[in-house]
Amino acid sequence: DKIVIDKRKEVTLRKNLIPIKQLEQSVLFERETVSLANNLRNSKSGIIAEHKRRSPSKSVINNTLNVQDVASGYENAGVCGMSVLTDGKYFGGSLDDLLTARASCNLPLLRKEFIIDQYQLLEAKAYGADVILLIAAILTKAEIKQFSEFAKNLKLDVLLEVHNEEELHKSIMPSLDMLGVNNRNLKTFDVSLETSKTLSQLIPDDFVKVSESGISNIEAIKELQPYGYQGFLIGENFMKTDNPGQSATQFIK
Ligand code: IGP
Repeated sequence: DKIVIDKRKEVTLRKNLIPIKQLEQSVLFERETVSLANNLRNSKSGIIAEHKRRSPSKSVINNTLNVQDVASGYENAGVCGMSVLTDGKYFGGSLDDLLTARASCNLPLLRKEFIIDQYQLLEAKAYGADVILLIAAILTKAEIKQFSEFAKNLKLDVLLEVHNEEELHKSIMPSLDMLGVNNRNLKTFDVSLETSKTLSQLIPDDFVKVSESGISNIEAIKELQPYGYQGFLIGENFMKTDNPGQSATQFIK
């Protein structure tokens, strides 16, 4: 698929630019990470708030805000964690955004990226992430195992994303911390909370359940909580406003 091909090229280029040794020597590589999974287990609201400038489904969401203000706004709102898109081509993000977010708040940070190479996990750590996303749709079972175990060795939490039963069955393994169900169909971009509801019963209780995408009001969260969801990943609904932190406040009580 197109995204994966682009990503392989991009990672190959960066590998030549910044050798692994250099990533491992960065100051942030020594930082003690914060567990998003633990935060979610101990929280009532369970909000993971995302920084997202644009997306393939919506084009421009917000072009005027800066990452510092968004990160500190989310932190002041009392969210459990922040997700930072680092993909440039489709989402207008960068590793620099991750670094800026790291400098601006103490929240656990999720590197939101199409991970296809172990190198990207070292980058995640070196640029201040606490959590990585693995997307079942673009990875084999062997890759999910390899990447998640590598991430655990780096003391990074792992969020594994699925959007159907097949992907879920392929993915269940002990090296994951959180299972995310994406409510957005990646082919049609249609969003339905039913995806989270149907898949919830198939997720073992030892994983923190996260519902992702298309959550635009507190009613949606109330609807999902009885299905065992403790995490709610929200991007557009916050980012489309002038003050994402302020918007997040309304979801936290
Ligand atoms: C956030 P929304 O509908 O609240 O903006 O969705 C998040 O779930 C979405 O950005 C996302 C995503 C992804 C982006 C979920 N999985 C994988 C890129 C790659």
